[in-house]
Amino acid sequence: MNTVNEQVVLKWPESLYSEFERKPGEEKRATHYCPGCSHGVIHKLIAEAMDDFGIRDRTIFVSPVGCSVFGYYYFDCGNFQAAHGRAPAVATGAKRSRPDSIVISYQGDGDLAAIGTNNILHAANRGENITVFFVNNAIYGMTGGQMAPTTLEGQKTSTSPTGRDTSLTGKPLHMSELLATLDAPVYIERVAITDAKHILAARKAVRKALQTQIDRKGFTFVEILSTCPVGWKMDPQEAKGWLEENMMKVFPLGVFKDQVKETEPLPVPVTPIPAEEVPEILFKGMSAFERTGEPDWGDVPERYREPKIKVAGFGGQGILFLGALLSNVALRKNFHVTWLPAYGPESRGGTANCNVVISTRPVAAPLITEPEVVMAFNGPSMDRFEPLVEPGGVLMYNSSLVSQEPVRDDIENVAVPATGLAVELGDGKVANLIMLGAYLSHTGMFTEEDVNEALNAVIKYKEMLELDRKAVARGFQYIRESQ
Ligand SMILES: Cc1ncc(C[n+]2csc(CCOP(=O)(O)OP(=O)(O)O)c2C)c(N)n1
Repeated sequence: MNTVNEQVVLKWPESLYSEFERKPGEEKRATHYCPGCSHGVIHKLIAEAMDDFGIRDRTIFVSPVGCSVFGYYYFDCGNFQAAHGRAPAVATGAKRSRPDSIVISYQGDGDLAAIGTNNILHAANRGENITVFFVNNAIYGMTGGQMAPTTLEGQKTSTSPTGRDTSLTGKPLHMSELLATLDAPVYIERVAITDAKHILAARKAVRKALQTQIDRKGFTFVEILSTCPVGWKMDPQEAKGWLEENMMKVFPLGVFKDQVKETEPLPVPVTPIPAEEVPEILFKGMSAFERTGEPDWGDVPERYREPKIKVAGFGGQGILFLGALLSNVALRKNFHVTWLPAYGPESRGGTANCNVVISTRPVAAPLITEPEVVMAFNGPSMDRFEPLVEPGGVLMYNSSLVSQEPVRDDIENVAVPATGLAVELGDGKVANLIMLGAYLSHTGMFTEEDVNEALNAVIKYKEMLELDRKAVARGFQYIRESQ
């Protein structure tokens, strides 16, 4: 309570940026939110609490997908933006890797109660020491007011123009009540942004949730009934009335769980692992790949070093195995390697491709969008990936199955009749190893012996080894003879 002498200072919270400039040079905005939208008020309540609790420097705000996707334009703290519905998982990762941080997952009802239902359920059930602010405006706001799981019975939305038919779509989902059935959460309350009285109650709930996290007592969840005048096709005043008269009946306000007092603080968090120790930990137990020295490209021409390789074909051509084997060869030479397979919908006959990055430095991004090397095993792979090869890169293609000629003249095009050569050896399936041999021979990256060593380690059926070795050797030979 303020005494008569106490001064109340109304000021802009420091935890919010003073100007919201989305792009340099762009017109500065009040906010990007529509008039009468509750998000702005909720942002202010959270930012004021961050100021008052002195936690701005250690707060990580996880924005969702939805109208509040731009949380990072507003909150002057650590920020993540998560994929639709995945904010609780991102918040979990942030909290676990930085246990001293205060982590906020801020989500709409489409995000939290539709696509991310499983995420929120499990984060709550694990009792993650994070705070979730659930902004329930009974529709998908950002995308044009579609029906959400929280849409009221009979409520008209852009996808339920005659009103939500609960016999087809189920009844409104009560997330606070649902989560309150779990053991782990310590505090769950539903509040609303309407008049001053309700906003004050919301302010209290926001603070209680954050204080509980600061005190390391576990999972806290505040559902905030919010207005979306534009999505609801009402003016702000009408929207406020509609929330009070309709939403509050279906979603009663109140505390659904409060075990804050009786909960003991979680153990003091352990110090996070220093980043430089992470590779050590990752490589622990992988004795076959112990780094015994620095990787070295030796005489490999500059243009073939540090390759980002995409191998593509149809399922059953051994595309993923080729990538995995090449990765194994490179690991044995102490290189940093990532191998990222992409499976088609079918295990046989569908498309398959994989990404391999080989580097002298730890690899940050295993996904390759602009490959420097493409190995295309069939026509569709050639169509899809030839245009993506970086200028100056290498396109190796299986000329037995690819009928078209390459169209690019700013890359090296290397035709290898891999399937034909494999059939000559007695089994068309080893076309992948012929292509691998050809690639290594063309670039000088690794030797036939290097591949044989890896084959010895990874091939389970020793009777296959001889044919595999022959195929690799045939690939090396093919290039030697044709260049
Ligand atoms: C995986 C995925 N599915 C769908 C979308 C499209 N999408 C963007 S915002 C949004 C609606 C968000 O609504 P809500 O979570 O209720 O938040 P609000 O905009 O109302 O604050 C949807 C469906 C997307 N970005 N990603």
